[in-house]
Amino acid sequence: MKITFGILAHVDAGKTTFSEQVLYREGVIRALGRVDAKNACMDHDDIERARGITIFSDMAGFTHGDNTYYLIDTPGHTDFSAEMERTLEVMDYAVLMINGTDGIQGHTEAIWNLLERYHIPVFLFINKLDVISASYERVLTEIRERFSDEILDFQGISLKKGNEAALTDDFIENVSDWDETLLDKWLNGSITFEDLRPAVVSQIKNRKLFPCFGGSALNGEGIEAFLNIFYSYTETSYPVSAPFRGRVFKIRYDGHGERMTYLKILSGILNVRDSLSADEKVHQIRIFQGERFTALQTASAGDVVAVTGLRTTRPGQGLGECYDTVVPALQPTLQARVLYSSEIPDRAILQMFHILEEEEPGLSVVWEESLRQLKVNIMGKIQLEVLEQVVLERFQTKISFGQPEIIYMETVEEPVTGYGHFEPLRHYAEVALRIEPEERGKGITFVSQCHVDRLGINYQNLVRTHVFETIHKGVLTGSEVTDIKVILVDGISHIKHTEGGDFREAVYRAIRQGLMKAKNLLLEPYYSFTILIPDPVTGRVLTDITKYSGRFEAPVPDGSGRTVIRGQGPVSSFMNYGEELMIMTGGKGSISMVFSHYDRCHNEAQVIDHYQYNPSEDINNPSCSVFCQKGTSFVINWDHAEEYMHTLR
Ligand SMILES: Nc1nc2c(ncn2[C@@H]2O[C@H](COP(=O)(O)OP(=O)(O)OP(=O)(O)O)[C@@H](O)[C@H]2O)c(=O)[nH]1
Ligand SMILES: [Mg+2]
Repeated sequence: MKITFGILAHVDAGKTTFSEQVLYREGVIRALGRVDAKNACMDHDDIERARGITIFSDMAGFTHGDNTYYLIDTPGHTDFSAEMERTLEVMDYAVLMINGTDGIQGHTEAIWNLLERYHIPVFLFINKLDVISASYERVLTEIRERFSDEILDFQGISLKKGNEAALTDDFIENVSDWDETLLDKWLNGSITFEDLRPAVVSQIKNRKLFPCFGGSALNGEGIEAFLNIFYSYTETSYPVSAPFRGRVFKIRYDGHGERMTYLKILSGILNVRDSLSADEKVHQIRIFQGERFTALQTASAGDVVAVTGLRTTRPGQGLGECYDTVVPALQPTLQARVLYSSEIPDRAILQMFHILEEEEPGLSVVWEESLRQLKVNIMGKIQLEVLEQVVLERFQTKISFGQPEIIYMETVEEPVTGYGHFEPLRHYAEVALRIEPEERGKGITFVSQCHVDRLGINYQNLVRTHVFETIHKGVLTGSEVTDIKVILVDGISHIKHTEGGDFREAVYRAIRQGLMKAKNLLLEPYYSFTILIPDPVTGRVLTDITKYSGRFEAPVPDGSGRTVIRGQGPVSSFMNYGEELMIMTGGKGSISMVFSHYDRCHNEAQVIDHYQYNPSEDINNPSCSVFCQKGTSFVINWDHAEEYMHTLR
């Protein structure tokens, strides 16, 4: 059996320290490394060691008994949460760690929600219990209240034969509520661990039971108890005698510039020299143990490997008969301009960033030709500092970044129908697209209500493709349009003159024409935050949250002189609040923030004014239509275009 498990938590909870303990016990490493001593096996990158935080997910394969395990250590800093989210694609089980002193942070909550989204079974580990202010019971109560009452204390439960009496009522009730016979056995006192095992395994796997442990990763306490249960109550099955299927979850270039595709084999076998696409062959198959790797000739279902020789793979890609994954939940909310010496050719910088984008697709590198500017999307400022270092180390090039700006989005508040016509000489396409507000966070959806007798199915499919193939720019600030439902109401092609690309022009123009008429709405990103402060400053912090257009739940004093405040607020006004809080509390207060969602912008007029975007002057995104009469083409502005449309006749 092969099992992949990931260690997840907010920053500094002790994930790498915990991983180190597991790998030491399993003989993967000979001596225990320390994050603080800069010799932890899983934080082997120079930048990670210098900063003392994990930036890249790393894995280590080992065997225990008859089974193979792949442990993945993930970054906890929210700026690197995209890297963390990608690993969820291949995880069979997650170990969610919580700092026993601080309890649930904004990011812990975000991870818990992600684990639900990806249907991953979870074990919990409350860490740092060696610290005096830490409390296992307090955190357990908190996570049971906020996350799930199916989180059960497994600390005191020793599932050894003869120990049956140690089973708690909570545990038995949870495990037996799906099986009457188990409950009967419990009631008449004849239950054994053997009876329970299949039930426990399946409850955990189906996310109906979340075993919770506690200890100190630093001192190696509680690890053994966790591992004993983990090894006994986890199961997977991956079919080896089936065609090859795999899932790519990470691209990384090694120290020699070799491109590595990290993938999990979901079924079948992968051999060196297998070809995965027309002209790409597997060159090497590597199983990693931190920095070190072993090269294999063959790997099989359940294995997590890094493969060289593939040039076009991308994270999330399905290989073989396997679907690609959906858009990640955690998206960058900031954009920054890359600054570099005028002596470096633009092309060279662009090339470097395209390589970095292969590893981190969230960067969405854009080269704006008219401004000769290179921009990247990012999660936060620490990510920018790390990118500067990475570019210096990997490409020996010094770059810096401009002040990060918020990534705004636009949508419509009310339905509108947009028309687009494209008919230069010997071309023809026309569409009418209804644009309706869609649920927040849904992105763009498409349906056709146009009869195929009116517009052939091939052209309707083209319309759909053109709706999704590009980022449509809004008319308020030129930001990306999202959360709209596009309905193809009507369309006309020409038997002779419609050519490839004509419907593209018509679709783009129709959406833009609709937006020019629509009641548009500017959206901005919001954080979920958890603020931890000394009690006396609570009033001041609540005033700040209101001043910054945030919302908060009732503050909760934690009984030790500190108060926890949870809430949400615009990224634009909260992104620098951490520094303010540090100064206000003399370093005793902290805020943990994580992207939550996009919603109505709190200062729309101000932002629109700042952008000074004139949609009529944006020649790359026209809202006009092109018509033709008596062999002559002419352009009609969006506000008169409907008078000429054929679909309206
Ligand atoms: N007292 C105490 N300190 C711990 C414990 N576990 C980890 N630490 C310390 O907490 C700090 C962070 O530990 P890491 O293992 O790097 O935490 P992490 O979760 O991997 O951090 P990121 O990867 O950056 O998110 C280090 O200084 C560790 O020595 C523990 O059980 N008790
Ligand atoms: Mg770490």
